[in-house]
Amino acid sequence: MSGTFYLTTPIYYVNALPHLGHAYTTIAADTMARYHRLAGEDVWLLTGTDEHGDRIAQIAAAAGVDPQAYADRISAEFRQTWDRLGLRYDDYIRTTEPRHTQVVQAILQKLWDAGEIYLGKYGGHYCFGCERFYTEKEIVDGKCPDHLTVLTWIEEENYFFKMSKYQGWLIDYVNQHPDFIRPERYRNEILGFLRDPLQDLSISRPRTRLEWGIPLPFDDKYVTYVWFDALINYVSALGGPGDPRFEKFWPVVQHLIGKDILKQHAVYWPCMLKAAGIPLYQHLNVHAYWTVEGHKMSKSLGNVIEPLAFAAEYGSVGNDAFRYFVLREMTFGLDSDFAKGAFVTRLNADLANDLGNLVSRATTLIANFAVGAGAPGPTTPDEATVVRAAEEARRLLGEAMGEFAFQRGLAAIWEFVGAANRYVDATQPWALARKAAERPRLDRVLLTLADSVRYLGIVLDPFVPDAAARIRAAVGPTSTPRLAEATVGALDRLPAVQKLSGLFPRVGDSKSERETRNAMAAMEKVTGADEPPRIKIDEFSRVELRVAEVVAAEAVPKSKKLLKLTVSLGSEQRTIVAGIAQHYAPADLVGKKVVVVANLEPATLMGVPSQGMVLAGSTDGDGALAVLTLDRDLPPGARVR
Ligand code: ME8
Repeated sequence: MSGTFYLTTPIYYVNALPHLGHAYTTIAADTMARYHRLAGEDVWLLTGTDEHGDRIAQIAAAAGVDPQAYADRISAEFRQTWDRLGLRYDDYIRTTEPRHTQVVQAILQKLWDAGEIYLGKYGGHYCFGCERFYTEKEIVDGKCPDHLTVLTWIEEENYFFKMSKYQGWLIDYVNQHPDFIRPERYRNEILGFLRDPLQDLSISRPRTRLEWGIPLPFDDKYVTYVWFDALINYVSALGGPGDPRFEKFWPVVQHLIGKDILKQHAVYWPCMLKAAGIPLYQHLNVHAYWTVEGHKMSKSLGNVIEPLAFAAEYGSVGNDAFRYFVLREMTFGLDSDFAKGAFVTRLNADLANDLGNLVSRATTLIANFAVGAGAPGPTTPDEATVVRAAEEARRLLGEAMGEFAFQRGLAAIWEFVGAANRYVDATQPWALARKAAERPRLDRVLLTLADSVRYLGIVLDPFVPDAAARIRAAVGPTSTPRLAEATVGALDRLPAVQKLSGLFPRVGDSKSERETRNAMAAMEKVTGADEPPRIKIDEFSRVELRVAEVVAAEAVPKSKKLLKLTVSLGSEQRTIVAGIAQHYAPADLVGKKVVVVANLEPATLMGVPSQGMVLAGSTDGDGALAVLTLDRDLPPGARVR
């Protein structure tokens, strides 16, 4: 696919620091831009900051600094946040830049000359927080419905844009272009709004009241209303009509916004463009709002999620985990809740388990068993299933991304991850490796696994770019990833593969859970690895196995799985925590002679220190488990070899 793609985020007000909401929009935009780049398109992503208006003037005055200095500082904070989150943009516009003010003034002049703007008188209830007048209908007890502060009655002469005359035209346009505003609920909201008469738009503020804005080119006693100024950023950043960059990207422009600024983008902006003789944007993509742990995010509740600090808690995978979560969790267009518990669950289940394990299993198997000499055996229905799953995931991904449905795109990729994991379980390459005659079959399986992981390194690039780059470093492709190469089944030679484990380490909410998991994982590595490498006898003899007699046994509080055993090794007694509580009652074990690993590094499980490990056998299918006991009696402490 080739083509051009131009996407914009809102330009954020410099009256607050970047939070989860701003981060979501910018992450979504970055993901979409990466997807289109992956598809080979010429992409331009614009973000930036909105720096004029009452709000900024007031907050700077309260801080005792000049508004420009204030804007400089906060704008830099936004920029730095995006950079540290690993977000890429092609341009960063600030509305205080001359390149912007010039285009705003040129458009204003054009509209003035064309008679689209007139001087009129206006009186109304004004909210300084919202920077707008409220109609009688909107006011709640004389107060701003948003800020709940008392409104001020202001009467003044102002310039007005003749927006009302575009009402009929806009209704027709929205009706004739079903995906102009999407998802549909927002289109319906706008059509509903347009059922009431559309007013002309006041586009100026007298300088006696507000200095901080772009002067009107035809009357310098006024500055431009901040929304009229801000919306034009999407045009000014490309240099305005006539600039080659504008001519290249404007015809394909799409905006991405939150639902809070729907009216400005779906009503004011198309009317402004129409009046100025500039073609309308292609799509307005509208997402809904995040709440945090079920509450509206607000400074007074103290629940504002600061994206950098949040991601930093999860170390080097923090950026990827954060973006994965917000993209997967929010159904585009609907409100969503940001809950830490849900974040940890997704990180552990989707990223560490499903994806991380697949990559680790596949690369370990390939690194351990690949010899790469003979031709791989023929494909079987098992391979066909994986190939089909890859095709289906790509098809669904393409459809989803066309509608900004990131959650559906990710769900489709994870269907493939599931299919690949099932393929490993079904083909059991570690068992094939034990039989020389199965070598061609094993080679076919390893090839399919390498291909599957390679595929993931490409399709995951827009969503978890750091992890995708690590996957590609381990398996390939080594050149710039291209969506066209995201297929499974065409690879005919096993590439060089590096083992890649711990792509996403599991996390727990508490220290004791984390310690337990690490210790269990370490034990599983020793005992339950499903693709065990061959070892030499001297490696085995490093494991000190001894007979131990269980002296006492009790359940570990708050744990379903763990029992705390006191065992005698003859010369000493030890505490050993064993994950067998679902199979043995404590009383069943007392007096039994079991086999333990005596030289295991001590570990703490659910707060209980454990000095060794009890050997037990188990099956995967029905989960049966049996502790190893002795066939004949031996004294505690006897060595097992
Ligand atoms: O409105 N959930 O800037 P702004 C999801 N300067 N997204 C959220 C959110 C939440 N809880 N809170 C904020 C402005 N956002 C104007 C825009 S454009 C020409 C001018 C996101 O700093 C969402 O994208 O208030 C929303 O539209 C934007 O931040 C508002 O940012």
